[in-house]
Amino acid sequence: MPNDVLTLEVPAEPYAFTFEPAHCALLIIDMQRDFLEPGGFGDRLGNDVSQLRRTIAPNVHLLAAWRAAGLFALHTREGHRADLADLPPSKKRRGRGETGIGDHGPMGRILVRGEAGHEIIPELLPMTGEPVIDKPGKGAFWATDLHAILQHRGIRQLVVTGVTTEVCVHTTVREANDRGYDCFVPEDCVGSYFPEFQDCGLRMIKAQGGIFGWVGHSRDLLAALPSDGSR
Ligand code: C5J
Repeated sequence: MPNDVLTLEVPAEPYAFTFEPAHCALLIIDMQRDFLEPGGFGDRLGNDVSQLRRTIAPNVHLLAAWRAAGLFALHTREGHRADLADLPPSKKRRGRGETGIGDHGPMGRILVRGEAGHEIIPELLPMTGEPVIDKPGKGAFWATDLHAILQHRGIRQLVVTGVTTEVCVHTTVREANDRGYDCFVPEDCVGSYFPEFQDCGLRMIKAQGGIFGWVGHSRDLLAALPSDGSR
Protein backbone atom coordinates (compact mmCIF):
# COMPACT_ATOMS: atom_id res chain seq x y z
CA MET A 1 0.00 0.00 0.00
CA PRO A 2 1.52 3.39 -0.93
CA ASN A 3 2.40 5.59 2.03
CA ASP A 4 1.73 9.19 0.99
CA VAL A 5 2.12 10.65 4.49
CA LEU A 6 4.70 13.45 4.54
CA THR A 7 7.67 12.48 6.74
CA LEU A 8 10.57 14.74 7.65
CA GLU A 9 13.83 13.87 9.37
CA VAL A 10 14.60 16.13 12.35
CA PRO A 11 18.07 15.99 13.95
CA ALA A 12 17.72 14.64 17.49
CA GLU A 13 19.27 12.33 20.02
CA PRO A 14 19.72 9.39 20.17
CA TYR A 15 19.05 9.53 16.39
CA ALA A 16 16.96 11.53 13.91
CA PHE A 17 13.24 11.82 14.64
CA THR A 18 10.99 10.89 11.71
CA PHE A 19 8.42 13.66 12.00
CA GLU A 20 4.95 13.02 10.52
CA PRO A 21 3.25 16.43 10.72
CA ALA A 22 -0.22 15.07 9.91
CA HIS A 23 -0.03 12.64 12.84
CA CYS A 24 1.85 14.80 15.31
CA ALA A 25 0.44 17.12 18.00
CA LEU A 26 2.18 19.82 20.00
CA LEU A 27 1.40 19.24 23.69
CA ILE A 28 2.31 22.21 25.87
CA ILE A 29 2.45 21.23 29.52
CA ASP A 30 1.38 23.52 32.38
CA MET A 31 2.69 26.89 31.18
CA GLN A 32 0.61 28.41 33.98
CA ARG A 33 1.05 31.54 36.03
CA ASP A 34 1.28 29.36 39.16
CA PHE A 35 4.53 27.85 37.89
CA LEU A 36 6.07 30.74 35.97
CA GLU A 37 5.18 33.92 37.84
CA PRO A 38 6.28 35.35 41.19
CA GLY A 39 3.69 34.62 43.89
CA GLY A 40 2.56 31.34 42.33
CA PHE A 41 2.85 27.75 43.50
CA GLY A 42 6.45 27.29 42.29
CA ASP A 43 7.66 30.55 43.76
CA ARG A 44 5.95 29.84 47.09
CA LEU A 45 7.79 26.52 47.28
CA GLY A 46 11.02 28.54 47.18
CA ASN A 47 11.88 28.02 43.52
CA ASP A 48 13.52 30.47 41.12
CA VAL A 49 10.89 31.06 38.42
CA SER A 50 13.45 32.61 36.05
CA GLN A 51 14.68 29.07 35.37
CA LEU A 52 11.31 28.38 33.75
CA ARG A 53 10.74 31.76 32.14
CA ARG A 54 13.55 31.17 29.60
CA THR A 55 11.21 28.61 27.96
CA ILE A 56 8.54 31.20 27.14
CA ALA A 57 10.13 32.71 24.02
CA PRO A 58 10.98 29.36 22.36
CA ASN A 59 7.47 28.07 23.09
CA VAL A 60 5.87 31.23 21.65
CA HIS A 61 7.95 30.86 18.51
CA LEU A 62 7.22 27.15 18.12
CA LEU A 63 3.49 27.55 18.75
CA ALA A 64 3.24 30.35 16.17
CA ALA A 65 4.98 28.23 13.54
CA TRP A 66 2.88 25.20 14.48
CA ARG A 67 -0.31 27.19 14.00
CA ALA A 68 0.94 28.66 10.72
CA ALA A 69 1.56 25.12 9.47
CA GLY A 70 -2.03 24.21 10.34
CA LEU A 71 -1.02 21.54 12.86
CA PHE A 72 -2.83 20.40 16.00
CA ALA A 73 -1.85 21.84 19.39
CA LEU A 74 -3.12 21.18 22.90
CA HIS A 75 -2.42 22.75 26.28
CA THR A 76 -2.56 21.31 29.79
CA ARG A 77 -3.12 22.87 33.19
CA GLU A 78 -2.42 21.23 36.52
CA GLY A 79 -5.07 22.09 39.09
CA HIS A 80 -7.89 21.03 41.31
CA ARG A 81 -11.58 21.51 41.88
CA ALA A 82 -12.52 24.41 44.12
CA ASP A 83 -13.78 21.94 46.74
CA LEU A 84 -10.45 20.07 46.50
CA ALA A 85 -12.33 16.76 46.27
CA ASP A 86 -9.83 15.59 43.60
CA LEU A 87 -6.77 16.53 45.65
CA PRO A 88 -5.21 13.46 47.24
CA PRO A 89 -4.43 14.17 50.91
CA SER A 90 -0.88 12.95 50.21
CA LYS A 91 -0.38 15.64 47.53
CA LYS A 92 -1.78 18.31 49.82
CA ARG A 93 0.58 17.28 52.62
CA ARG A 94 3.71 16.96 50.47
CA GLY A 95 3.14 20.10 48.41
CA ARG A 96 3.11 22.27 51.48
CA GLY A 97 5.59 25.12 51.57
CA GLU A 98 4.80 28.55 52.93
CA THR A 99 1.41 28.16 51.20
CA GLY A 100 -0.10 24.89 50.02
CA ILE A 101 -2.48 23.79 47.27
CA GLY A 102 -5.90 25.38 47.84
CA ASP A 103 -4.56 28.12 50.11
CA HIS A 104 -4.88 31.79 49.20
CA GLY A 105 -1.96 33.49 47.47
CA PRO A 106 -1.43 36.69 45.47
CA MET A 107 -2.99 35.08 42.36
CA GLY A 108 -5.94 33.46 44.14
CA ARG A 109 -6.11 29.95 45.55
CA ILE A 110 -3.00 27.98 44.65
CA LEU A 111 -3.46 25.42 41.83
CA VAL A 112 -7.25 25.73 41.89
CA ARG A 113 -9.24 25.84 38.65
CA GLY A 114 -10.74 29.19 37.83
CA GLU A 115 -8.17 31.16 39.85
CA ALA A 116 -5.78 33.63 38.20
CA GLY A 117 -2.70 31.57 39.02
CA HIS A 118 -4.18 28.51 37.31
CA GLU A 119 -4.44 30.32 33.99
CA ILE A 120 -1.99 29.78 31.15
CA ILE A 121 0.46 32.68 30.87
CA PRO A 122 -0.75 35.42 28.50
CA GLU A 123 2.09 34.79 26.02
CA LEU A 124 0.78 31.28 25.28
CA LEU A 125 -2.98 31.60 25.55
CA PRO A 126 -4.77 28.78 23.68
CA MET A 127 -6.71 29.59 20.52
CA THR A 128 -10.11 28.25 19.51
CA GLY A 129 -9.71 24.64 18.39
CA GLU A 130 -6.79 23.96 20.73
CA PRO A 131 -8.08 21.73 23.55
CA VAL A 132 -7.10 22.60 27.10
CA ILE A 133 -6.67 19.51 29.26
CA ASP A 134 -7.28 20.11 32.95
CA LYS A 135 -5.39 17.51 34.90
CA PRO A 136 -5.35 16.83 38.64
CA GLY A 137 -2.09 14.91 38.48
CA LYS A 138 1.39 15.28 37.06
CA GLY A 139 0.77 13.17 33.97
CA ALA A 140 -1.53 14.58 31.27
CA PHE A 141 -3.13 11.19 30.55
CA TRP A 142 -4.23 10.32 34.06
CA ALA A 143 -7.88 11.21 34.84
CA THR A 144 -8.25 13.17 31.57
CA ASP A 145 -9.66 12.65 28.07
CA LEU A 146 -6.33 13.38 26.36
CA HIS A 147 -5.82 9.88 24.92
CA ALA A 148 -9.34 9.83 23.42
CA ILE A 149 -8.85 13.27 21.85
CA LEU A 150 -5.53 12.24 20.30
CA GLN A 151 -6.93 8.94 19.02
CA HIS A 152 -9.87 10.68 17.35
CA ARG A 153 -7.41 12.94 15.51
CA GLY A 154 -5.17 10.07 14.39
CA ILE A 155 -2.25 11.39 16.42
CA ARG A 156 0.71 9.01 16.83
CA GLN A 157 3.47 11.45 17.74
CA LEU A 158 3.78 14.22 20.32
CA VAL A 159 6.10 17.18 20.58
CA VAL A 160 6.05 17.74 24.34
CA THR A 161 7.06 21.12 25.76
CA GLY A 162 6.44 23.09 28.96
CA VAL A 163 7.21 22.73 32.63
CA THR A 164 8.64 21.18 34.61
CA THR A 165 10.99 18.86 32.80
CA GLU A 166 11.41 16.25 35.50
CA VAL A 167 7.86 16.36 36.87
CA CYS A 168 4.88 16.95 34.55
CA VAL A 169 6.77 16.78 31.24
CA HIS A 170 8.52 13.57 32.27
CA THR A 171 5.42 11.92 33.71
CA THR A 172 3.48 12.76 30.54
CA VAL A 173 6.21 11.49 28.22
CA ARG A 174 6.34 8.23 30.17
CA GLU A 175 2.55 7.85 30.06
CA ALA A 176 2.55 8.62 26.32
CA ASN A 177 5.31 6.10 25.69
CA ASP A 178 3.30 3.33 27.34
CA ARG A 179 0.29 4.26 25.21
CA GLY A 180 2.25 3.92 21.96
CA TYR A 181 3.08 7.55 21.14
CA ASP A 182 6.50 8.68 19.92
CA CYS A 183 7.60 11.78 21.83
CA PHE A 184 10.04 14.47 20.71
CA VAL A 185 11.14 16.87 23.46
CA PRO A 186 12.79 20.15 22.34
CA GLU A 187 15.24 20.90 25.13
CA ASP A 188 14.94 24.69 24.86
CA CYS A 189 11.13 24.50 25.27
CA VAL A 190 11.13 22.57 28.58
CA GLY A 191 12.36 23.89 31.91
CA SER A 192 13.12 22.87 35.46
CA TYR A 193 13.72 24.97 38.56
CA PHE A 194 16.84 22.81 39.04
CA PRO A 195 19.54 22.84 36.32
CA GLU A 196 20.74 19.36 37.32
CA PHE A 197 17.23 17.93 36.97
CA GLN A 198 16.87 19.56 33.56
CA ASP A 199 20.03 17.83 32.44
CA CYS A 200 19.21 14.43 33.99
CA GLY A 201 15.58 14.57 32.89
CA LEU A 202 16.56 15.04 29.26
CA ARG A 203 19.26 12.40 29.43
CA MET A 204 16.79 9.89 30.86
CA ILE A 205 14.40 10.38 27.92
CA LYS A 206 16.98 9.71 25.21
CA ALA A 207 19.05 7.06 27.04
CA GLN A 208 19.14 3.40 26.04
CA GLY A 209 18.29 4.06 22.39
CA GLY A 210 15.52 6.52 23.21
CA ILE A 211 13.78 4.60 25.97
CA PHE A 212 11.10 7.27 26.34
CA GLY A 213 11.65 9.26 23.12
CA TRP A 214 13.84 11.82 21.38
CA VAL A 215 15.47 15.02 22.59
CA GLY A 216 16.24 17.80 20.13
CA HIS A 217 16.06 21.57 19.67
CA SER A 218 13.11 23.66 18.49
CA ARG A 219 15.24 25.32 15.78
CA ASP A 220 15.55 21.95 14.01
CA LEU A 221 11.84 21.29 14.31
CA LEU A 222 11.09 24.81 13.04
CA ALA A 223 13.40 24.28 10.08
CA ALA A 224 11.46 21.12 9.18
CA LEU A 225 7.94 22.48 9.71
CA PRO A 226 5.87 22.86 6.55
CA SER A 227 5.21 26.61 6.36
CA ASP A 228 2.22 26.49 4.01
CA GLY A 229 0.05 23.85 5.64
CA SER A 230 1.11 21.28 2.95
CA ARG A 231 1.28 18.32 5.26
C1 C5J B 1 4.98 20.43 39.41
C2 C5J B 1 4.57 20.47 37.03
N1 C5J B 1 6.29 20.57 39.27
N2 C5J B 1 3.77 21.02 36.13
N3 C5J B 1 4.15 20.46 38.33
O1 C5J B 1 4.51 20.30 40.51
O2 C5J B 1 5.65 20.01 36.71
